[in-house]
Amino acid sequence: MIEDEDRILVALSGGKDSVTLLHILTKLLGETHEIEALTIDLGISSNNYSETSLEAAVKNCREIGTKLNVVKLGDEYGFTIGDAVSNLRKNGRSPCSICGIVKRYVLNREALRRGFDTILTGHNLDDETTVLLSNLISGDISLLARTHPFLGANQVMAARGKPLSETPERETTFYATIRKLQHVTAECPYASGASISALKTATHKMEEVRPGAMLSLYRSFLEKIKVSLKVPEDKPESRKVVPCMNCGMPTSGSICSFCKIRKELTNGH
Ligand code: Q46
Ligand code: ZN
Repeated sequence: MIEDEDRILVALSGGKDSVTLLHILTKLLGETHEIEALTIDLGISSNNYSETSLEAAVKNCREIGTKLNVVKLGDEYGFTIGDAVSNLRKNGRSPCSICGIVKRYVLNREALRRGFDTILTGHNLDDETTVLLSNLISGDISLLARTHPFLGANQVMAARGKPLSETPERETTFYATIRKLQHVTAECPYASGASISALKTATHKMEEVRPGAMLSLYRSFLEKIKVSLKVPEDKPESRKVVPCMNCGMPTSGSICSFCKIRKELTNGH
């Protein structure tokens, strides 16, 4: 996942997982690798969510001595996730689906712009298993094919890795607690509704009944099931992407999803 010369960009949301990831990475690789963090200020004002997230990110980076890059969505791109939620909910899209597109886009763009080789995110085993179950239930092959702990780079995309994808959430919580790491404890006000949290609860029940089930499910899928899917999207050479006609970033169509969202929210400005 991480090569000798890699410049690493950690996606730092201020939550316990990304904060834990940054601390551990800095301990393990701080002497040998260039590591910086990037926080996207999503402009979520309810519960002061974005503000407290940014505060936690700043405090952790200051303590560890890591450079923090901050992208304010509103200043840089002219809209916030708060704007997106009120405008796009009427189209039946969930805030998280919009937010996910925005975060992936900004992270990749900033990584390429600043010369980073690899983006690391704090997704934990519970996140990965929950999303996997959701995609299995809906039978979405293209999303299932995107289940990965690591995706290699190509000309238009930095590599992406999830070093904590086999680490249960209770362990990142434990680490953050015993190390007294400041992190956001409030849940995002737009967090996916009942269905995804119910699935997460179901994975926890499954783990109670059969300890190790989450890891087993995740690994079995990656090692035995995913390989037989017809869309091997984890192979960079097989990802059919072209530059977006508007921004030049990768897309499978002519205009990328981010530019479509941005155009809708800013009336083309
Ligand atoms: S910030 Fe964005 Fe999350 Fe909030 S809107 Fe959903 S994806 S829940 S990690
Ligand atoms: Zn674009």
